[in-house]
Amino acid sequence: AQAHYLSTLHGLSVEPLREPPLVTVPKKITQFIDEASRVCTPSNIHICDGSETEYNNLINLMVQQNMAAPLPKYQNCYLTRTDPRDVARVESRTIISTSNKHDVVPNGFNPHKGALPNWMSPEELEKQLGDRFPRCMEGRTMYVIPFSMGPVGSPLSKIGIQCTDSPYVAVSMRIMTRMGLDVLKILNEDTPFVKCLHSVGAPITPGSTRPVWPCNPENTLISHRPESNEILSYGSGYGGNSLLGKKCLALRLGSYMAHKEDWLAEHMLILGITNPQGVKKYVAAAFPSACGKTNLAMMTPNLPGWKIECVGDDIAWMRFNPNTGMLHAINPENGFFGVAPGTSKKTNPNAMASIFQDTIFTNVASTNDGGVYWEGMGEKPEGVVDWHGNDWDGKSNAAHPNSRFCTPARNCPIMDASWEDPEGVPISAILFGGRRPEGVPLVYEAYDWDHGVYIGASMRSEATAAAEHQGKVIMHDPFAMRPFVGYNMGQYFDHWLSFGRKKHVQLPKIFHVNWFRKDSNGSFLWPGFGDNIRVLEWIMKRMEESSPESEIAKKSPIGVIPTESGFNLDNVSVDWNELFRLDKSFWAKESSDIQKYFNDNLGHDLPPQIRNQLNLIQERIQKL
Ligand code: SAT
Ligand code: MN
Repeated sequence: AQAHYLSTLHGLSVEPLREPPLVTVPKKITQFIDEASRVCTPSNIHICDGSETEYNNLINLMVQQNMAAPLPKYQNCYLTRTDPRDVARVESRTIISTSNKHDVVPNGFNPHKGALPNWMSPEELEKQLGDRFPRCMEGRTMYVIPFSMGPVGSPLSKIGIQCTDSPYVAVSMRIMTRMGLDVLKILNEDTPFVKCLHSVGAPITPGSTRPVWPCNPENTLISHRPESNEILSYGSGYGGNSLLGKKCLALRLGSYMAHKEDWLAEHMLILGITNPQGVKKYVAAAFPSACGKTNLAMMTPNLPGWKIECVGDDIAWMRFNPNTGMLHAINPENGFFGVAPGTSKKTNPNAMASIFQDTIFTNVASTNDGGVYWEGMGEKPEGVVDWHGNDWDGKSNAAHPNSRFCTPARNCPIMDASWEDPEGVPISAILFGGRRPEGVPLVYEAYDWDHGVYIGASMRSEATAAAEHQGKVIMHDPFAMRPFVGYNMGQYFDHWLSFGRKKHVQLPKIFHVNWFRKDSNGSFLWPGFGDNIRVLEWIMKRMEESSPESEIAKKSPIGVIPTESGFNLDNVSVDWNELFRLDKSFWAKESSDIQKYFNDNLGHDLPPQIRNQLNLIQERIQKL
């Protein structure tokens, strides 16, 4: 029996859908909603239809409750200020729970030295959830958000149902995913879906105060049960902790599913690049959070005749297409949750053209003419109110370094014509990169697939404000997935290696890039942004070449690097030798750090091919 139209669930009134009875909600789903509401005891349930009216109503409610403020300088834009304790992902409180610990934690992992996803036993998680969820939505409305990661109805897409007590999450999910009636309409009793339960962990009880940004930092827990397709997130209302389609579903559960189903769920942007001759290729690139994925994905090239088009800025789901033999990628998201500071007309004009309509800003500063401001946006206006809501002193951060814009993809003027193609786009190159102020050259190319997988596995980057880590330490971040991999990292490396053994496939070439190398005065050696097209130009030329040596390429111990004459330096002046200098002691230390990281984290589960690559590189470095 299917509930034709939800009007009550065990006695609670359910706000009606637009034109009842429009949809038939599968019983599995009403059961999940019923279960969630029975445990969390919200005072009301609202099934989201995804309409504009609903969005406006929710925004108005947030404005009434001081959770959002209109930004009259722009069209349909709002500003939210969070509790200062709830500003980023909380990796230390993010866990994966499986019945078998080894499915998440490599054998030989050293808990005192390692830094990989946290595992929790099902029994312990049950207890932790029992301490948190019962009655947690008291006095609040529970929003039920049916969403699709990927185009609605595409065979590559995945469905989630998120129950949340945060209207901020409901409106943000409408921007970041395909959400509402269109999703409900395609569901039947057999459609698999991910059960997503989220609470800010701040029930409204008689006499309790009503914080503007409810959250519960002391008890935050972001938990995943990949075996039963469940995500349970408690205590944080921010970004990757609460918009459960993004990191939790599309990457953590996504990578777990991808491992089982022979595809890849990766922390990657996807872009299309067209050269002046009209040849077009697609590239995917993995950089850690807040390292410029959005800027690269929307780049305005500084070379005439070149064109970049955007498919996605954060997540790629990829599988080899049996017809073309190529790795096809889709962007499962529907919007951008981009870092605001540093975004300007100069660094990312396409983002600036996207974000001043239909956008929710979080933790940026505001101006007295109803606009926003952040570090690196341009001229400092008068009368700035900082992200805490105080008059800005001009010294501390005006905007929080992890402040964000949340904007629909359709606003971006350079979305690729195929960005919603259910087949995905064919990927010709994969880039790995990070913030490396020292030692790492602008670009190098892997000798082969296994070497490329080693390069992904050995990625490191300076810590950023996207998670709770303090200071600018260089962190290991394999494939930019350390905070997001949903299963044993050794098996994850092996999964990547397995594609190199596939028959009848066209493997993309793999490169490493670093826009962030600095000279001895601490200035960047490379202009970056629109000039990164020069690196992409070289990469595109290398797609046509198979030998490691050519007019434009030569071998080095760490990989294939450009020759100076084979790289377009028209109208830029750079210290080429310094950009590509390979220092023997730096690389010896780098590879021994990586060896240590592998030993402490991957232990016996490190695939032998990766150890072999490490040995080969160490031998080549000796000859430097
Ligand atoms: O806060 S998010 O996890 O959504 C953004 C990021 O860290 O990449
Ligand atoms: Mn990200």
